[in-house]
Amino acid sequence: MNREEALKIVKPHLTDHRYEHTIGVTDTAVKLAEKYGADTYKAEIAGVFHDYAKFRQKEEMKTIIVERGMPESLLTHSSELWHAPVGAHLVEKEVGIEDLEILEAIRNHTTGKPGMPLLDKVIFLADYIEPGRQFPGVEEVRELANENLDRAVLKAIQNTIIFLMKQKQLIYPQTVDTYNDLLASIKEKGK
Ligand code: DGI
Ligand code: FE
Ligand code: FE
Repeated sequence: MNREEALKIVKPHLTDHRYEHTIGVTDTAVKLAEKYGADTYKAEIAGVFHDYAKFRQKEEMKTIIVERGMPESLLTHSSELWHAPVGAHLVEKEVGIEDLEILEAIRNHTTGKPGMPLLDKVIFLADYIEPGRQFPGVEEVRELANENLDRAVLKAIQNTIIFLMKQKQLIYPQTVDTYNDLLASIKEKGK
């Protein structure tokens, strides 16, 4: 499957705005993959499909989470988190993508995970800094992305946690675990 075929498959599942975002994520992911030595083809395909399930009905996503044995703690947290693991499942089932690294990057693109593989970091960061993103702090993360992948991912997660706290929203434990894991690993490397 090439980029054009992948985009054709994902387009009907997205709004125009989300499709533009998807193209931004895909292009950014390929650039980051080139810079940091990840597989550029996998970055491209994961970028195209990362928000595949964004507009599924909540009831459908809930059913998939329960039936497929995904963490049920997801259900007591924001439904914004659901499209990532549900997307990984649907991209495998409906699109036929079987590459575990691609599926993993889609699964972890919203919360990250401790010990994130390189491709997961690339997709997570691309989702945060693609050119269409405009929120406060994004420019600083874009600059960090030119220098240090881990520090950029850490800053993006830190910003997200601060934002969610200000909004009095629940923080999913895996998001905090990812933050701690990256911070510890950066401190370790700094020694
Ligand atoms: O799908 P996108 O909008 O491109 O971006 P995304 O998948 O990174 O994030 C979707 C939303 O999820 C975003 O508004 C931030 C939110 N989010 C990320 N981590 C957490 C979270 N929301 C809660 N409540 N808890 C989290 O840990
Ligand atoms: Fe998303
Ligand atoms: Fe996204």
